[in-house]
Amino acid sequence: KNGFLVRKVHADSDGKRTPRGKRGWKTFYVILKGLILYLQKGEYRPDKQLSDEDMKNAVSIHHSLAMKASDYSKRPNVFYLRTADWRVYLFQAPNAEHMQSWITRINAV
Ligand code: I3P
Repeated sequence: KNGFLVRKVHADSDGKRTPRGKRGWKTFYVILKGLILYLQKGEYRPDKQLSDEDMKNAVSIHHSLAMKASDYSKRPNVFYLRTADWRVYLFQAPNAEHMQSWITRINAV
């Protein structure tokens, strides 16, 4: 599954709260491939290569959990992603249908 998502980093590895200055919302073109969620910055082109920076933003979703962020009301269609090493991301999807399909696809891995 691919598509645009807006990401906020809430916690770094071991669940440590991500410091201020690094908690802003950023748009990425997201590609779910195998056990990895690739987050590509900038304009989307089908033939575009992932940059070194994109590789740093990649998230392993092995043993991760995605769930609707019911307690987060500042934006609609937001879900949490908690990774095996206790990182926490918020992702905003373009609509409820896309949000649900990302949750289902991530949890099916
Ligand atoms: C963050 C940014 C986020 C905000 C976050 C800020 O600042 O304004 O939008 O989250 O608040 O820390 P920065 O870009 O400097 O990291 P919300 O949109 O959810 O309010 P937070 O620290 O309360 O998460």
